[in-house]
Amino acid sequence: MLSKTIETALNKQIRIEAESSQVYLAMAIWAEVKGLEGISNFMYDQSDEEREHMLKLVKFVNERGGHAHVSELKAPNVTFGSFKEMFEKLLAHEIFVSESINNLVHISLENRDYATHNFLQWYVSEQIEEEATARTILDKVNMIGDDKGGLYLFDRDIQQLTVNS
Ligand code: OFO
Repeated sequence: MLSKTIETALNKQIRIEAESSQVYLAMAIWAEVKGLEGISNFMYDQSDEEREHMLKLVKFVNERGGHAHVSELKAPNVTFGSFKEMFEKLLAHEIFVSESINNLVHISLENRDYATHNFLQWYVSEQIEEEATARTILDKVNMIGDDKGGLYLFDRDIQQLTVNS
């Protein structure tokens, strides 16, 4: 059975994962409108993944006798100055989520909730991967700079990244 403290903390993470899905959906839409299909598809997939992360938490909370909450979400940014800015925001967002997961791990230990601690290890690994992917993308985007041809090729390459992941 979940303690109130853990239930509240997990519900906060449910909201963060739902917001992440919205943040990435807005990025996917913006990229689509800008005509960059590869980047857009990649971001649609990221958005779907975040929804999966949210659902995994929902199931866990309910299975352990808690009540998962669906809460009001903060509206995401819907336009960006450039793709570089968009990917910088993506990395910053992943770092924020990692901090939130780390905080949850800390709370679970403090409350001696080892089942939740164990469950959260999946998120710890996932965040390592997602931060690494965001950094790789940003490195590439920084290399491209303002070069339109480079962006065109990157849009094609990022599709490969989606296929392989
Ligand atoms: Fe939910 O995995 Fe990143 O943010």
